[in-house]
Amino acid sequence: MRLNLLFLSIAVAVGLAVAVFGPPHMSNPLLTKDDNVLHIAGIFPIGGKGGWQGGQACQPAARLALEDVNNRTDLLPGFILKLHWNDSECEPGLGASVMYNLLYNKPQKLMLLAGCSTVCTTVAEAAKMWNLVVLCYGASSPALSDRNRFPTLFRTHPSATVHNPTRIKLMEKFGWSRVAILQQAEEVFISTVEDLEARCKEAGIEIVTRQSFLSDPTDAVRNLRRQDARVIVGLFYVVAARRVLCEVYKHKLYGKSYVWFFIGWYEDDWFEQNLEKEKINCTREQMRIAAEGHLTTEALMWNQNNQRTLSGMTSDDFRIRLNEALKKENYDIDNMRYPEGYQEAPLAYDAVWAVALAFNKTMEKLDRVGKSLKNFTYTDKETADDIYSAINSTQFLGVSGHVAFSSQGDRIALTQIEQMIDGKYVLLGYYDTQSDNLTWNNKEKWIGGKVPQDRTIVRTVLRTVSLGLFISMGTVSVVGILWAIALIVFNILHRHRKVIETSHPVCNTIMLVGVCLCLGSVFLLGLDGRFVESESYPAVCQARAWILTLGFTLGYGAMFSKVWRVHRLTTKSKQDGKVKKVEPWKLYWMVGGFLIVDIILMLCWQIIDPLQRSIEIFPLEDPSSTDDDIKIRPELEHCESHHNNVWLGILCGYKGLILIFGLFLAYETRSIKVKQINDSRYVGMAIYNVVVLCLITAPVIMVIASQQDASFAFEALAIIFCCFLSMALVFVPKIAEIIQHPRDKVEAKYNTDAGVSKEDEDRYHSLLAENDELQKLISAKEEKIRILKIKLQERESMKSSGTDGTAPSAAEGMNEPICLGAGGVRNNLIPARTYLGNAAGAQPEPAGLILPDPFTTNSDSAIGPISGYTRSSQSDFEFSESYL
Ligand code: ABU
Repeated sequence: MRLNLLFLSIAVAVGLAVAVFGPPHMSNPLLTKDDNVLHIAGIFPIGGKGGWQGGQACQPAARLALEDVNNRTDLLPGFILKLHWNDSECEPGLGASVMYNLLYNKPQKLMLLAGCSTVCTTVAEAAKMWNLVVLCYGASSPALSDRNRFPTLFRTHPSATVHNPTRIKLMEKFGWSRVAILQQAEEVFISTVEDLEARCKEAGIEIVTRQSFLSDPTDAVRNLRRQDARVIVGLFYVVAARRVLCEVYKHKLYGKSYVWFFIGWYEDDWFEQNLEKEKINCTREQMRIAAEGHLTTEALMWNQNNQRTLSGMTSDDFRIRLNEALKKENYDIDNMRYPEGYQEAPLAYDAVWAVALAFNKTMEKLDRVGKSLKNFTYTDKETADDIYSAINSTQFLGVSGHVAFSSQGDRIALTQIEQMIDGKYVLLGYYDTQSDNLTWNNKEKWIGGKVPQDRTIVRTVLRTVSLGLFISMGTVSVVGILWAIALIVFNILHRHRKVIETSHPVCNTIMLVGVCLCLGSVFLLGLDGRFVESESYPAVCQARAWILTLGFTLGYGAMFSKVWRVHRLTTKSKQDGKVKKVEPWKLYWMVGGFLIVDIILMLCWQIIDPLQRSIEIFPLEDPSSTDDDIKIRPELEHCESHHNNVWLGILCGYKGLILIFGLFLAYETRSIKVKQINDSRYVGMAIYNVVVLCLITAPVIMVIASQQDASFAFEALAIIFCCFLSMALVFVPKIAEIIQHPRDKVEAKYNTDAGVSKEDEDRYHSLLAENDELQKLISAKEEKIRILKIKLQERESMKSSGTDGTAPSAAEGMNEPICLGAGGVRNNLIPARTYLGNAAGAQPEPAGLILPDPFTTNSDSAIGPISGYTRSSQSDFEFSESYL
């Protein structure tokens, strides 16, 4: 009966213990007497879907540590440690709930173990309310180093900031000064990035972009590509890391041009795991390709020296024991399939040892004052402070290395650097932040055979006018200049010949000088960075502007002044009814006036706001024939002032007015020929040509200014065309005349405008024939008159012989109205009404008309074949139908 009661009471106690402490697997089987048990609470992330599920390996490691601690007689003598734990799934909400359950359910807990930064943050912030020390075996968040926020927190896991000096060291080693950051939006990574940014700034490394994402990294990765990120630090949990890697593959942010820094605590085959389960849209092979070459940095979590540690084990011994424990939990360790948290397992193991050592120290202290840890309550601040001090001063050699805590409660650790080479992590070296010592194995391997660049190397290429085009335009211009010089010589040599003299040879020479300047400006337009240093370019800009402006003014101004004078002559003469003489100085003064305005404008422009070299930058282009990771940035030189549009507006407005006015004058005087300026109509044609070309060219050049070849060709051709055509129109008739009629006598009848058409020639011949017939008629009539006269005289003589016998005087006969002219002139004069009809608006002169010889007559006396009417042999104007 008593035995039954004993069993019953044991059963009830066990039942109660199960109810209070959790499922049977959580309780220590060594536990016998609750009085001798020191209870600690544990929160392990195991079954969650995101974050860090490191409890999978850390919980078995903690269990091993409890076994080892409890087996030690020199540690916590008379007491055993018992761990009460539950799964937080790395969810802060669930973690808080687990914590409340563990704390509010008996027995009293003395300390809290936690893993996963998000959960640690939540519980460590709350634990101070229960005067509980929290020891995090798996939390890397730098935010946890804030003693004000987490006054009772310690951790065996190093802060994620320990990676940052290592990353900076590597960036400096490989010469990367431009990096990007991709982070998951969790406090652990946000605070790591803040620290990284500060360190980058200190080291002079530019952070080109910082992209973050909650769960889908697609846009963030795309943005990295847009920003031309090449060296990218990625901070995220492993589930997110797989998504990122798949996006990296899709957006082609891998290979010889990219370097990724990933966190080193993922499992070795993290990029191939759970792809189907997590619905990752990439194959294993694609993930492998994208992962190749990435670097990892991680704090050392396994003792490297294989020394015997406090537990009596080396880290290899620990590995064997842990592997055995994990195999019992059905993990496929033999095939290197490790559970999450395998890397951090030594930290969990050492965390339990640190707790034991701290409790041991506290117990000794409490013993001295007659207190016991057993009596700790959540309101016992004094004991809590003792526990805090004990753990703060705890130091030992654990399986994770030397365990010690900084004033912030952080673990001090070395970092290791690895690279994925051919799908396997290869250890590249270690970095000791404290001593700034990098141990490097020289095992790094880059996909392209060389260290990737941290940016696209942009090569600036100056767009220049193609050499062939420049040479061909230059050649034509040289020919034009030589031709203009030859014409100047011709013009001077024959200046006394009527044909040249009446065309105002000085004006012609001015025009030809203008042509030479304009053609010379073609060279300046083609002078660019190929020939001229950038420092000398502004001088070229100014020379271009001056020479083209002055050349235009001389060339066009000379022609303009001619049509202007013609127009003035016609209008003045109509008003005065007098014959006007053209004063040559008036022509020169007009050109001079234009020149003065030009010089004033140009001086103002070049003094106030001089033309400078400006650069137009085009979008980046791929190089045509190179494997190098470069881009081409085309640039084009322009000549511009600060207020370029204002100056161009003023100059073009002024020139435009002269052009339009010249066009108007040329049109107005199109049918007028004056003997004082014998080539005015050809000049008018040249003006048409110049105006039309200028009005077309100016806007087109503005539109195509970014295409150096097209705009140069267009501009050069317009200048060349204007110059050649003007020279041809003004000089070819003169040359032809001088060649055909070497002597001035013949030339006296020259009219440079007297172009003879077939129609005119026919008309001339028909007039000649008609004239012949009329002459015959006249002859017949005269004959008849003569006969009649004779008859009359005979009759008179008969009469006089019969009556008074007086003979008529010769003068009487000459005064007959039928007589059209006197003597030899008669044959050349016929009444206008008789054979020409009456030209519109032209009143026939009583003196009669001159039948012209269209090939020899001059403007003084000619009715050209296209002329309808000439007032007299001294006429100043001729009104033609049109030469248009
Ligand atoms: N090494 C695991 C860290 C996990 C965490 O900080 O949440």
